[in-house]
Amino acid sequence: MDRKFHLAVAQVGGIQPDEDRSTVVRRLVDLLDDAHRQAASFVVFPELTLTTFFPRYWAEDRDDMHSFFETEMPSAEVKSLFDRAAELEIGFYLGYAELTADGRRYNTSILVDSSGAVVGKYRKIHLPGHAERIEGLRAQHLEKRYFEVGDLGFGVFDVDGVKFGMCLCNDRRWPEVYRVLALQGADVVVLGYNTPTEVPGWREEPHAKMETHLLSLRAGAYQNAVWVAAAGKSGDEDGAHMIGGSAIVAPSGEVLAKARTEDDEVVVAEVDLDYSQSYRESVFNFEAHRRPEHYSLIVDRVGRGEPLPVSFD
Ligand code: CDT
Repeated sequence: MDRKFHLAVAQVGGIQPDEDRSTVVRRLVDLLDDAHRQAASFVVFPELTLTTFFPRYWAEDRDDMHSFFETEMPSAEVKSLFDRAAELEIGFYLGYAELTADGRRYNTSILVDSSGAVVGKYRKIHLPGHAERIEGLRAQHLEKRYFEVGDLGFGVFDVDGVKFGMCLCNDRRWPEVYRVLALQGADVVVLGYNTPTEVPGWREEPHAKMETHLLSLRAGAYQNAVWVAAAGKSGDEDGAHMIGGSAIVAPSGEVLAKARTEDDEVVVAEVDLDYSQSYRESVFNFEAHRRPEHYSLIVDRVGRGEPLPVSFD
């Protein structure tokens, strides 16, 4: 990719529990074609793109959820997406549920380059929700039950000459994620999400849900001089509503493109990697201004605690 290229986020409308992988993949290929018509050379798909957001369902036996997981990538059904993307010479990011050969379960994303090769993998680290059934809910949020904490760290990968960092959904709310990616030279941070309007134990007005989603993307982009592109699965899934708002944010923190609907929709923006440079050489010149000797609490302490002693005259 050149220093300037068109980046697309492919928002995916609700996927119902009875919708099979082939039907979903056909929708993704349509979105890819649409992105190609809009000159995109990279497309971001959502988190757990291939199925309904299954952590809303309770299963006593975790193995009962295996039908929602992929044991290989590309699987037979997903291969047509890989083939079409390679034909169009488009790279992409795709989120899916991964079941490894030794039985481990992860909420995973991959980066695929324009030749169809998988060049990066991420396994979600900030897993929200709960591990046990909560009675009386219309929808559970059982990511802590069905997934292990990712074991690959926050990696940055070269995709067709551009450095991409990945994260997934809830990760976007944590500032450490963007900083760890930016410190590795990420130019673009890509992520997929599923954000239900109703989340157990998380009381927030629907308008605030959209606000905090965009705020997180904008702060991450601005404070780290990176581009951020986020694709959601949105709208109604089996009676549960998820926010839209798939968006592309510039290093200025400005939202350059945002989905208008809660359906399948492609939004595109032109990325100019040189635009990050002015931020990297001024206000967020890390080498000149960061003071990591004063940040050790960030890694030494997980939760809130007592103030540290400060001696002064
Ligand atoms: N999928 C995901 O991480 N969703 C969360 C909302 C649920 S938090 C219990 C998010 O941060 O959007």
